[in-house]
Amino acid sequence: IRSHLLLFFSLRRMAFLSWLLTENSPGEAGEKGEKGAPGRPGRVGPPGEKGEMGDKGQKGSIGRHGKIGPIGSKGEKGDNGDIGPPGPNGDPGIPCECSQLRKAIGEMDIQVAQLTTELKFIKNAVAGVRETDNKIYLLVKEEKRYKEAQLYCHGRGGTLSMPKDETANNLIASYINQAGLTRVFIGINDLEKEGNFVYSDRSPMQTFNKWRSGEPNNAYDEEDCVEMVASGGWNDVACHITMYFVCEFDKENV
Ligand SMILES: [Ca+2]
Ligand SMILES: [Ca+2]
Repeated sequence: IRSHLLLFFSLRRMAFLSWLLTENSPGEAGEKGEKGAPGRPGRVGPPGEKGEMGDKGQKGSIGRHGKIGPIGSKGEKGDNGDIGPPGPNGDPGIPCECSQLRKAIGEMDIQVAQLTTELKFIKNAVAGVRETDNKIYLLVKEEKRYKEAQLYCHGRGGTLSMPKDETANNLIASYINQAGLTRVFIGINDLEKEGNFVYSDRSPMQTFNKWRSGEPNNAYDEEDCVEMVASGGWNDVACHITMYFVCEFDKENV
């Protein structure tokens, strides 16, 4: 470098001297040289000092949905609600089956009538009956035709009285006498065959009889039933006339 500088300055002095030797007429300035190439980069500098704390960051986004929790315990019963409005009217009912009701009522009326009749029968019975060892006789103080009287006795488990011996006949006779009666129907008739008298249980007439004198006479050709008069005698009479009568019952059946 030193030699170069010496060379440089010597050249500059020679140029200066050369200028002095010339008649003081300087030459024109040369053109400016071109820009030189860039220099090499410098070395890496030392680390800088620690900077100040930065600002707070932005709020994060909403996190994921958590799991469903366990079922809670049952709560207490609430108060009753208010009464609701009344419902609509119901459908019309089924028509009354009145015919069956009327039939039932009619049957009950019949039963009441039967009970009334039986009650009257019991009153008669309480009033007094007559008994033998195996028979019970009952005087019925209701005026009836022969067949109705027979039905009445039959309906109570008996029949019109059938005096088949002196003892029975006397008993019936005293019965009607004590009742102050003069005649009653007894269970003897010739309804099926004229002149062929049988008892009301259809058993034939035996040798015993208590026909009054001149009887049976079948008067007016219409006397097929038999009455007992207060003396105990028998007389055939018309069946359609009405009078009291005496029923008889087997004790076995009572
Ligand atoms: Ca007759
Ligand atoms: Ca007669």
